Amino acid sequence: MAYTVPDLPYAYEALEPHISAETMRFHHDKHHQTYVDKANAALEDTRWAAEMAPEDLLTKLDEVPEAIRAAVTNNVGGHVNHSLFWESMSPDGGEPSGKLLNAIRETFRTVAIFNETIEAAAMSTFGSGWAWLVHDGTRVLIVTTTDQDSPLSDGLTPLLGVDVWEHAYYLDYNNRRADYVKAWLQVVDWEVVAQRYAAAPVPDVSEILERTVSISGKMVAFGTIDVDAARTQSSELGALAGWGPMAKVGSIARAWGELAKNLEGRGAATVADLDPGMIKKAAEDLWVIAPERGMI
Ligand code: MN3
Repeated sequence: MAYTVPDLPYAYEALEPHISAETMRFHHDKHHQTYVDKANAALEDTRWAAEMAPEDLLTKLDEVPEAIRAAVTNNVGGHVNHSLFWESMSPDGGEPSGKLLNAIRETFRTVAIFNETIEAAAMSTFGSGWAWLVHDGTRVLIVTTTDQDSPLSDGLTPLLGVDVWEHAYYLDYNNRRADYVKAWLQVVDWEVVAQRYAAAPVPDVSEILERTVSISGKMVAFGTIDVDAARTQSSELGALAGWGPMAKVGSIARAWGELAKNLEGRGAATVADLDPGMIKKAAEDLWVIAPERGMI
């Protein structure tokens, strides 16, 4: 099956004054079409196009024959990135809400800081590329890619990507990339981003939830711990902090306090009711499981 350029989910002029109809026509009809044509040419007579969604192909670039790997990276990447890009925008704009908002606050504290950070990331991309909000399985974070590289190839789920190739903004903003990124943030469709967040793969925490932890001398499953138990642990360990042989006790007491706060903030009856990413992070902070090294 050859790839095709998906229709825009709104009219060319729908994003004005932030993004002009002229930019949308060139970007969607010409640039995206070129990626699709070149991707189809590179994959013609190979099993890849027939057997695999383009998103999946980007997670297996090391298996693609070397002769076509660069063409696939650039053009299947261009196709997937732009397909996501059109769907990420809406004339209605809006603000993040619900679980996605919680996740953004978890990483960036406020939406304003998130906006500043993605603007800074977009400005830091030298030459052509993208700045992304991604999900790494446990949390959201911002990354950049060059050319048409996709976060999918790094095992990350793209939630939102701003195209900072000059073709995305030059007609409207000339070389004023910062103005373009600010304007672009006005037309983000946060509903769509929230759906991607909800669908992003998360770690299987069933084994973590069954690990046992000693609470006031009684062994209980980590998943059954409630806010009172977490508070008790925090204050009991907090009282021991500073006692010589127990070097980590202060940070673990703080992690219990953090867990109590999260349980209360999310209205979760027990640890098992929290998001998997948060469960995994709490388990690592409390040494219920050994912490993994972060990706960045
Ligand atoms: Mn583009």
